[in-house]
Amino acid sequence: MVKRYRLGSAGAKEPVKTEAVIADIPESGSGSLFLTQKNGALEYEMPDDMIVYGLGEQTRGINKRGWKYVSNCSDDPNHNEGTQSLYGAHNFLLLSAGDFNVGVFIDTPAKVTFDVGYTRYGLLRITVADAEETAYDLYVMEAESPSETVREFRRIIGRSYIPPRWAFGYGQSRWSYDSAEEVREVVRRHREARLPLDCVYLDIDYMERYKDFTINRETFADFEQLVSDMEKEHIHLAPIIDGGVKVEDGYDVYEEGRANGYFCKDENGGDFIVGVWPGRCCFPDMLDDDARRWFGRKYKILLDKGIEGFWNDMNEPAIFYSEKRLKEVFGEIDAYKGRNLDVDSFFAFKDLVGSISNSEKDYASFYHTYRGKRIRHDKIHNLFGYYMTRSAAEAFEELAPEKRILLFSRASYIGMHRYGGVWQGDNISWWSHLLMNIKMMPSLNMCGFLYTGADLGGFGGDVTEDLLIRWLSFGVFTPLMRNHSARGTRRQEAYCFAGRTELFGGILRLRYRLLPYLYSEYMKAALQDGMMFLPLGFVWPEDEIARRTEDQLLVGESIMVAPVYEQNADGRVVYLPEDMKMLRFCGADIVEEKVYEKGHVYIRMPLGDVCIFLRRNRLLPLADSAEYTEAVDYRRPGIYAYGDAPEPYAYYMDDGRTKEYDCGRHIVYLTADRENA
Ligand code: MIG
Repeated sequence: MVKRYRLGSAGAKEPVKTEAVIADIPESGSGSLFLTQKNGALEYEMPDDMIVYGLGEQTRGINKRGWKYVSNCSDDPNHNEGTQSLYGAHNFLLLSAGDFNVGVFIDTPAKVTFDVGYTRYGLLRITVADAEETAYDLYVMEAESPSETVREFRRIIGRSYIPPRWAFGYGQSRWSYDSAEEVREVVRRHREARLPLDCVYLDIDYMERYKDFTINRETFADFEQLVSDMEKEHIHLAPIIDGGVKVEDGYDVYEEGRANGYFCKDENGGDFIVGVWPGRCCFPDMLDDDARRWFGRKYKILLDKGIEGFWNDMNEPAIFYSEKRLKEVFGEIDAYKGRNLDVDSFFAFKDLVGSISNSEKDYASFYHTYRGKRIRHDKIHNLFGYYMTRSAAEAFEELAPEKRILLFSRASYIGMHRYGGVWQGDNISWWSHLLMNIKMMPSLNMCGFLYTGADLGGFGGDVTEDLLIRWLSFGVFTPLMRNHSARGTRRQEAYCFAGRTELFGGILRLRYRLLPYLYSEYMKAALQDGMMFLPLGFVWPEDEIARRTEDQLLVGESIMVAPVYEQNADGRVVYLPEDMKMLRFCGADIVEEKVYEKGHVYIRMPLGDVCIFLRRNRLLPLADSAEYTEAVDYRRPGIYAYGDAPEPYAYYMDDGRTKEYDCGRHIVYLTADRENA
């Protein structure tokens, strides 16, 4: 059951429509609301045994208790435990204790603070910025289990994005592959070493001086030829698109945007100018229907060249500086000249320059036209990435209605999950970020983001081969499996570590063996409003140890994973909430099968071993390995089984390209007779 409450200002002001929710839910009187409206916030006393799930792309645990989070799409590559905002803004919480499984969705693009037992462990306090001025809708859903509550929520926000099946293959990325030759070289080295690969990502340097929808013809002279040559090698190229358009006379995208008034405006009605990659930029007003349609149609330039996948970047939107703020800061710096800088003035001085990026002042100084009305950016900040991605998806629907196109974004808000996936933003080659990647998966799934993954190996910082091995060993399960790293960092392609290429190849080939299962589980989750990655507490809510397990996950209906995320560990303690059969893969091959009883067990997992725990009376389909997704034989996967009475496995398989999804037609039931274990 879902209820909607209208909260915030009592005045007549309508909430800003986000279109996160697509179901029509009648308004309930606030008398039945289980949260208390107090001190300008929503409050709730949480019993000690309550777990609070949710918040999508956020720091800390699967259980969010004990910290304070702020929904405010932020470009923060150096995030850590102290961080409160990441790239996404996902205002969904699930409170779970015994029979009480209640979901809460705060639908507002304003900043929302979730104090989940930070001020006091027993208190949940949700504060919506500007609530005295504007109204917002609060949705509350309740069902008999955590999974069913999530399903109720997902039903009202609509079906998750479905990528083409090739997007489940391995992708290699780097900021940047600087030329067509370099791209060819990356592909050649993968193919030569039998490292499977489906996609190479093009970062900003394929563009001419970072201008969206252009090609650098010096370095990518034969771009069209490159795309078609790669296609013959079964490689897809996925270029990046940035949220800002370069200010440059004669650049058609800029000229058209300016002439038609498609850019965000400053206080005086002029185009608002910020500094991002290309230097001076304008933001297309993604909220305005005409501007959004115009920007979306630009993707056609690349679609026409044979491109079938994109990633949308910098769309929090990230701002290096605004012209206005830059001027102010230069002025303020002057005031420090010749002064004795003591502890206060020194730090204030030092912070001045740092403060010009992504500054609150800038976000409060430009305007959108939304539904015919002028609205200041900070009021709708969390919608920008969502609406940018929507602009592309809506255009694809017009330009290539039959075809699935890969699309994922850096910034997001719930609702965007219908239009594209997300990658988990800039991370660092740190073990703690591998763990964060693991914990984020189920939280993102709850919020509808199924197509997701982190930059494997870490974006910033220098990777080590053991970190990359462990990260890929987890990445084999995530729908988006992409190795990506920043300029200036150590190279981390799978062939970069002398003597280890074969080991990396084994892990990548394991991914391809798992594809029938992963794709099937993904499609079922998308089509049935389910989750692909589940916390253990969703399946064993009565098992207190399972509920409190933060570093193991269920992946689909058949398997559990327990990744290693610590350097120099040779294994780890695994908790089995029921008897399970461990399948030990060394690379792509099963080298050991062993049944473990319910309870804790230490399992050795040397580098290169990936252990999968098969649940009792469940089946796992496994294909032979292949070097690209379309070479996998999806028709007759082998079956691994555990238990005397395995349930048939609902195997979803379609053509992976068109949009004829349908569980009724595309599910066949596999049984253990076909067991080859
Ligand atoms: O950090 O385009 O998150 O994946 O490689 C600067 C360059 C801008 C941020 C993205 C990252 C990408 C990078 N971009």
